[in-house]
Amino acid sequence: MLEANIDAIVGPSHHFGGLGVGNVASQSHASTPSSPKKAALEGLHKAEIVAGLGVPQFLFLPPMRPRLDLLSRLGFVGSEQEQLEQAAERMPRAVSACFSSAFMWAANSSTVSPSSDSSDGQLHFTPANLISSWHRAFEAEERQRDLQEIFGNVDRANVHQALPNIAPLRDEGAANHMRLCDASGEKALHVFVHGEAEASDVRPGRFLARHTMECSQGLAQLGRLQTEQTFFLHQHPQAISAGVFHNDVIATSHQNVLIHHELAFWEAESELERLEQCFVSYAGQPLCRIEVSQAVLPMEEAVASYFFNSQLLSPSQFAGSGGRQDLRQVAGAVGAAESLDDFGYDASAMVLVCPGQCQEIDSARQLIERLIADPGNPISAVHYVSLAESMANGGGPACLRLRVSLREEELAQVDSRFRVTPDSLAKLRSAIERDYPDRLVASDFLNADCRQHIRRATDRLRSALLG
Ligand code: SUG
Repeated sequence: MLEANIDAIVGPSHHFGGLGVGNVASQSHASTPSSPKKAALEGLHKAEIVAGLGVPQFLFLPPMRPRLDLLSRLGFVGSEQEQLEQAAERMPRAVSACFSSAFMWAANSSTVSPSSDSSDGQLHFTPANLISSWHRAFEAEERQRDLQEIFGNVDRANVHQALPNIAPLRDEGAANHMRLCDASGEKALHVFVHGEAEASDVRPGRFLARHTMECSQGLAQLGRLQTEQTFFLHQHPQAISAGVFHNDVIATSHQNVLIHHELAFWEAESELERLEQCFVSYAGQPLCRIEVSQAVLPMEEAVASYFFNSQLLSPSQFAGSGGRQDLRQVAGAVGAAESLDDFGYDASAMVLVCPGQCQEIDSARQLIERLIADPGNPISAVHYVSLAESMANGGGPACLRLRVSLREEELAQVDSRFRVTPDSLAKLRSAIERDYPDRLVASDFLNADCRQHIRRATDRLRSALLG
């Protein structure tokens, strides 16, 4: 199995609406000016780095904004201009929601069950309903279409409808799901993390828990996962109250490595023990579980640095699979190296792609240095990436991507127009440089020229990639 990544390109209406539920970065940047151009270029650069490590890297295009249907459904009437002006006065959050670029956080787009893991041998995608917040629920049908477009020709790929839009089934996608597997990627266990369960009184004090256990159960069933392969962990309410609105802000995983904060899960010791035992018998190797204590990385610094939202990648898994060829191509374009070996990585190593904030916060940087120096885990290198615009809305490197484990023959059937190549990167960059706004605040949405600019940029970006 090969782990492909799909990153969502930031849209031209990216702004700081303060809409992220329980998301302290989004709330603290509300109404400050954004730069859609900078945001999109930062995101592409991150995707380029990952592609440069030999990971098959694909892209989701931005869907069209504004979604004025939200305003009509809220009873605003008249022309587009009139509806927006009324809404700006009476319900400004609705205006911001219509122009949201939150689809850029692809980790929330869906949950994936690879064909190697499902009992029916199908590759399952379930788009997340994202009903916890104003601005994200319309992403579900948009992503269902995108997944269909990209994976439509993959044998036995099955794109489901999102779970029903009812509060007990609140779903935030792969940000609350971790797939642990052996080096071949064939033997996998699935860990789902929820913030609320109907049968439990454990609830966060300050913020709404965005993902429920009942939704996770539905996702596991739709993905045709067996009971013995699935684990359901309850997120620690203290973490949610501290601004950990998704599990990927407090835990991360890749292959046999699971890194989590000591306050990531609620009373999970026995479930984690069962997970470790199961992993050994399933994958034939021990799980490398790294628990980060509060003393090493206090919760506030975990949230400020977004260490757990780093991407953990195995460049070497693609050796001999055609991935290396890609790497040479892309690495050349990045100008960073001619081949994987020139990056100086050991062939069995894992690489962390961390937010730049981790470099600035001592506790996070020291933790990373210790992880790299420790021969007891496979992590042996780090790349720091600057994602200032996305981070200011609470989205780090891992939020921007969806992981999809594929067989080689499935990978070959994915629509290659969506794959990152030096050529596609160059076309996208020049479209973004030309068409994306340099600066945006929510009041700009009342300007008809600005709306036209956003629509044209979205159309031209699609043409730049697909012709
Ligand atoms: O849903 N921010 C997103 C960030 C999502 C991060 N994703 C993962 N952790 N996987 C959210 O809270 C802010 C939008 C605004 O305020 O304009 C926002 O939606």
